[in-house]
Amino acid sequence: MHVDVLTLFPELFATYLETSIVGRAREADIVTVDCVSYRDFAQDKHRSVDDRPFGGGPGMVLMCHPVFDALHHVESRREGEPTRILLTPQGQRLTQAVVTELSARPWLVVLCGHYEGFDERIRTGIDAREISIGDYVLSGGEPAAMVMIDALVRLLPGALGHERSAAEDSFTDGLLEYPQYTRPRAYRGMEVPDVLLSGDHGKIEAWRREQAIARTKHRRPDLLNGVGSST
Ligand code: 6GU
Repeated sequence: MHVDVLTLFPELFATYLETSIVGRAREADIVTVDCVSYRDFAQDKHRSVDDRPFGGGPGMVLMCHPVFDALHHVESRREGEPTRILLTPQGQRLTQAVVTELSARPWLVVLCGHYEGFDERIRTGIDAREISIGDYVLSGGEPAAMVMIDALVRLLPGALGHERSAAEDSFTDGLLEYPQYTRPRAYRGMEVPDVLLSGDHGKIEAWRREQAIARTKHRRPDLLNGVGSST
């Protein structure tokens, strides 16, 4: 998979993309990510990318020019059909189902929005899928891009090293994850459940499933009804 990220703050992504699962996936060429700054496509000597809104009001609005030019730049340097994603709190909610769908695309172009918003002609003119990571407002789309890239990359073959891990994640089967333990067997009087030490894999699997269901019922009953699990 290749991901182009268009952003006002490419420097925010550097450490993130070098670290942990995403960092290793990039080293193994399972995913490549390019961050491109809108500012490199500004047209005036001040390198402006935003301006005051027509009609007045507070804040600044991301301008058409740098966004369309940055988009054209990244899309003209590769073959194939990119999937365009516009990150905005007004978009469709990112769920595991959406992540799974996007993880099958060979090429994503991710456009990060701007604090106050962007010129409406960006939204109407680029025919992107609009995605939000939840019902709260971020200062910009950059953290949302990292969230989405993280969720995507862990589904790419080879990214986790251990292929069962992603399949066992919360939400993949519509349930929250079962409790996990590692050494020591007892810590400050808190014991690891006996069943996990029994060596009986059938019993362990049954216990884990039971725990996952009980936990989901208690914490996220909406998931058991199928509501909120796919949209
Ligand atoms: Cl994608 N962008 C911004 N600015 N805020 C958000 C968001 C995206 N998703 C949730 N809140």
